[in-house]
Amino acid sequence: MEVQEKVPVQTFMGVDRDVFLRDIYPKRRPAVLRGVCLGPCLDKWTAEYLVQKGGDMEVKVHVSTVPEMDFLHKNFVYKTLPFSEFVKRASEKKHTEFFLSEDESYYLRSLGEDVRKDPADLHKQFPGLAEDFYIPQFFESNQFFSSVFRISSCGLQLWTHYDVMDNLLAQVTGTKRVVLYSPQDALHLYLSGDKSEVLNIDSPDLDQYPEFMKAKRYECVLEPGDLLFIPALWFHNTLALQFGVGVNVFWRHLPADSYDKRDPYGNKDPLAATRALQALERALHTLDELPPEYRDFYGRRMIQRIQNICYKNSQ
Ligand code: AKG
Repeated sequence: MEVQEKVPVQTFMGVDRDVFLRDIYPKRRPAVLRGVCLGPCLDKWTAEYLVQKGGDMEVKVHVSTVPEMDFLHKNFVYKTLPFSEFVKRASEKKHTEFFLSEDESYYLRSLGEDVRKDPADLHKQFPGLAEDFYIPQFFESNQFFSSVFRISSCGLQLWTHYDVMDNLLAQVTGTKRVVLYSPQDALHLYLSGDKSEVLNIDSPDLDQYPEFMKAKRYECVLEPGDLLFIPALWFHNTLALQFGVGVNVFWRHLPADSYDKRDPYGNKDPLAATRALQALERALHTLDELPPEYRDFYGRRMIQRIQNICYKNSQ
């Protein structure tokens, strides 16, 4: 396979709020922040401790026979387990009790109280554990959106997607490879909604996805204690190199009323973007009144107009 251009994500040491807000945040590029104090979770959060302290609250988890989870073809099932039993299973390679197969993979993305309405909040769903994790104070408290547990079996890979909130992904235990793509490479990722159809990013089918090679691949390996800043709209794909526990914290970059209020995940497009996409559908419908060669001509003119008005310089 041809080699896709690969760029390491820049790592910053000893970042505090001032450095983050002055040197990192305004650039709107991913960054690994090493050495930020995340609290006692770094020493405490062994699987045994989580089993004992996390309790028996029921959690809805993804379970699949293969570690590469695929949202588009749904190669996983949702199952409900007590948190302690989930942690036990996710931390072991072979299971004595299982749903699908003895080497099945597990993934938890924790949810809010009312899964349809409320964003996840560690302090509300896991108060006993939340006190071990210090949320970096890199944004105003009224910008806070959610804090989410990300707990994965060794080898678990999560599909490439974007979110619409700014995000700090804290790796508490285990190591995780993260591959990111710029929003400016969106057209090379074969999007289906907020997800890329290219599932095997390490060995993509280039007959099916020839443009994928043009996407610049940003990559890092997160160690325990690392924070990854993922700016809104940056695509990311994660691969747990070990059983790992992470927390990600989403916050609002735009004014609160820019976002869809019925969005517990932080991945619904901003309201203005949704309206613009709907207007585009209406415009395309209007072009249907013309014969094909006219549609082709006016379609190209519309693309040029959009490019001239909307595109920023490339990064
Ligand atoms: C996110 O931080 O938005 C993610 O999707 C993280 C996924 C993971 O850590 O497995």
